[in-house]
Amino acid sequence: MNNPKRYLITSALPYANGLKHIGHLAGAYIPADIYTRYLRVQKRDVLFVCGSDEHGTAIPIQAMKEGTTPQAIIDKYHPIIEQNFFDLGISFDIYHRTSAPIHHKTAQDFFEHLNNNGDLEIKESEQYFDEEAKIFLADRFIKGTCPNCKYENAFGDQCEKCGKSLSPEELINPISTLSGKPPVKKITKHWYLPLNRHEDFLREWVLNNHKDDWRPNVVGSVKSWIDAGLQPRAVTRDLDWGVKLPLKNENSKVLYVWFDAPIGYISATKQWALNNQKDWQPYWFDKETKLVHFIGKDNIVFHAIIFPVMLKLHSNILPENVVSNEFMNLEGDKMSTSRGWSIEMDEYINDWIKKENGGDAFADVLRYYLTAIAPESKDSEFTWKGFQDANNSELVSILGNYVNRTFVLMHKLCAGKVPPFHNELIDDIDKQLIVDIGNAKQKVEHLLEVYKFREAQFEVIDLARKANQYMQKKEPWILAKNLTENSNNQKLIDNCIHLCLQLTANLAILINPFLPFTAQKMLQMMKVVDRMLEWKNAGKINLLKVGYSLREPQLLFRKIEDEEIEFQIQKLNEKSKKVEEAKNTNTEVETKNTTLKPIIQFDDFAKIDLRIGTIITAEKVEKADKLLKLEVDLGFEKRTIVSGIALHYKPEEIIGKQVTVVCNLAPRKMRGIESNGMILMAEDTTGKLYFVNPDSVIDNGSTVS
Ligand code: B3M
Ligand code: ZN
Repeated sequence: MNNPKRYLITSALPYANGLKHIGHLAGAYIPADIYTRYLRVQKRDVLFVCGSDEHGTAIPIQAMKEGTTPQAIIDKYHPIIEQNFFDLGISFDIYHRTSAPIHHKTAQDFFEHLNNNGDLEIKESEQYFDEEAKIFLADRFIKGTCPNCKYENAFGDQCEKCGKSLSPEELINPISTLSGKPPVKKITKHWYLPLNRHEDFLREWVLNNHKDDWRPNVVGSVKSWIDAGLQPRAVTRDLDWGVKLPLKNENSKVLYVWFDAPIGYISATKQWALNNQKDWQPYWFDKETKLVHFIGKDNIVFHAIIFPVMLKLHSNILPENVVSNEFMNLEGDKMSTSRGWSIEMDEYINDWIKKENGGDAFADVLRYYLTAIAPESKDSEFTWKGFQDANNSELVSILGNYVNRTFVLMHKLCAGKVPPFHNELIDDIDKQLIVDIGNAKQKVEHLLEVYKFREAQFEVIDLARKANQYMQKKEPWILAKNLTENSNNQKLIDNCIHLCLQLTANLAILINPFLPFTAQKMLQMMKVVDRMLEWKNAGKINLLKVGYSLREPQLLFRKIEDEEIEFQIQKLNEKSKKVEEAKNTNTEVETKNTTLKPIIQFDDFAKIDLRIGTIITAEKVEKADKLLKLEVDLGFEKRTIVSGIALHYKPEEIIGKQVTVVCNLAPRKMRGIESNGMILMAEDTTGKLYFVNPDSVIDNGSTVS
């Protein structure tokens, strides 16, 4: 699409189920932000939307893990994620959320439009059901072995390891992630989007029209999906968390999260239009709009197949491009929050940006490194050593050093002002630098237009590299040693510093989409306003007026020391070890918690005599770090009971506490003390113990049954 009237840029909506790691940042956010910032300085009409994806099973699962509600989870993580993106310079025009009423209404209207037009099919089928949790199992409520890569913890909608989209029926040995039990099958009804009806459209639209301008990994994924035979895809779920189906007597069903989430781009646009008294419709219905989705590769099918079919049926525009990155690994392994093998955005911001003055330079350092290693065509690898090298040997030594030297020499040799350029003394080296400035602008512009951010950023740093070489050749500090009347040295110094300053201004313009915080610092040093960053100024060598005094330089970046990197690597290893240990404990406890003991008869239970008692004394047991010796008042008598709770409670904190006591257990000796009964304790998944007691103080000796 040549010269679109407006641009609509979207980044995948992150699930608000937890902190997001820098792999997400590299995948769908930094590239989109670079592209949007580039369009903005070209003064194009561009809208950049995103928001939290607040439905789906990932949210209730996290709520169960944190012992709270799904609403509490999204209200906790949505603002943190929003702030993290802001701190890292991701400049959305709106960061919305799919729990907002305007989104529910937009998604329901969208569903109704398709349903009323006969674009959906209704089918009854057997679905997996968890008899204990009394819930149908879809998406992350069910897991099993992936039929494609044999990963044993693949979810019901997608395998996290190989990225393959799945349905619960495809899982090998499926079990419920809620009860840990194998599911049964139960009949239920769902609404399906018949993708098979749209095979010809998708072949034509993606495999023909976009085979050259979409990244090969996207076209390849669409082709393999079509070749495998497109199937009707369920767009509803038997869940209570999500966008309720807008149909009578169907309030036990919600829209499938991947049906409602992409509609989140539309509802975010609507909300932005409301906030800014604009019309949202042209962005989604005017063919002159260029829609570009930025995603990670596990989202390709939803953005290149499912959502486009939905848009086509709803007579919306279609995406001009779906820019998908591959995965970014971390220190030799796949990045994974659940395994603790990740660097969360929040953690990076606390460790690097909030820790020191001018810390926002480290927002740019991260943006720079993640762009320099962006997985644009294949998976790539983040290493802390690579992060340090990119900072020290590229940002500090090339870009930062060049700008600093230019300003120091200007203050030292040109009285702190932009010196004149003496045309009569121009030489081939000067001419070549002027050509390099123009070429850099052309190259960066072309590369950004075709979403090649890694190469585009390289061209900017390469211009700074050439500028350093130019200064080395000119050696103004040598010329300054001989400024006698008859020498041209001051004029030669003027010419060198003049061009170096104009090149510095060009670097600010070219680096701005990539490193916005650095560009602002450079503007401040040059005492110029934002307008100079407009793209039309790139390539010019008269941006800074002769005689104009500039500020003292400030360091754009600082060196990262080895100890800082060693600390980060150690922290990463400790974090993943802790998660692994917790998981192992949880697994034991979970196994213990989910595998019930053999069935007993009521009479068996009736034999147990449970009473309420009050702890009147408590003391540690010599040489037994887990045991406390208690005296319990049962009303009809006082008992000595030894209990293994010393690691969970201090003696002094449980005096007066009412507890439930098994009173007719045969006495037994523990560390030489006769224990006469047992205190009932509850144990959570982390192994922590809790007393079982009535919710108000009652008589000691009260029976429990
Ligand atoms: N929340 C999956 C993800 O976070 C999903 C993206 C939705 S984009 C509409 O990767
Ligand atoms: Zn797999």
